Amino acid sequence: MKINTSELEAVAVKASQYPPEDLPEIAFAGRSNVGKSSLLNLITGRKALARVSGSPGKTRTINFYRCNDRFRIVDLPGYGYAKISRSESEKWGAMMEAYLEGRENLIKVVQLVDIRHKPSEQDVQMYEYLKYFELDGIVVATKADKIGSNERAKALRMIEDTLGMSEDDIVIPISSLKRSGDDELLDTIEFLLEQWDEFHK
Ligand SMILES: Nc1nc2c(ncn2[C@@H]2O[C@H](COP(=O)(O)OP(=O)(O)OP(=O)(O)O)[C@@H](O)[C@H]2O)c(=O)[nH]1
Ligand SMILES: [Mg+2]
Repeated sequence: MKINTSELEAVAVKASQYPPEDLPEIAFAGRSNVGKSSLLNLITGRKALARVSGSPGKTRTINFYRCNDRFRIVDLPGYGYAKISRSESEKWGAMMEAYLEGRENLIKVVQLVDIRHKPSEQDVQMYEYLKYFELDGIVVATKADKIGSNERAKALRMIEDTLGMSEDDIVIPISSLKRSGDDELLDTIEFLLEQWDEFHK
């Protein structure tokens, strides 16, 4: 699959601001600065659809991107950003919960982790949470350009083991910088959308 058209459809901090549940959605979750917005730009082929920043905490809202008039990619605000206050962190939690637990048309949450590091406690928690809601199963290892190809298999195994991924779950190494790995993610998304269509016919 290729994404030919994409546009920012809604920016939300609460459910009343979400777009209608008329299209299936795939969300991107992961710690702040892991590369969610960059990945969105990569797969849509748009340089600046989503704002990317060197300073963590850039995306503070839930951003809905309409793709091919067929589905949405939802860029979720990152977690694990040290410099936020407790009240901000509580707001983040409530905002995520409202979306992840209440959204009927949410098919899957792609979790992003940095290929260079062992997934953090928060990454593990997030993945557990996604498992509970049956939204887990697809992980993207970001910034794949930052490690050598020899280290890659080991890094991916570390991610699988630490997150407690099962046999059927997949981890896709991607570099938004080198523009590699996006085909596999797009094919996976296509597969999910076909399953969804099949079920909702
Ligand atoms: N080398 C390299 N850098 C990347 C890659 N993807 C993202 N980055 C860099 O990582 C930083 C954060 O990227 P973002 O896409 O803004 O990360 P985010 O997950 O959206 O961050 P928040 O919005 O704060 O949650 C930026 O400086 C990007 O240029 C990649 O594949 N390779
Ligand atoms: Mg972002």
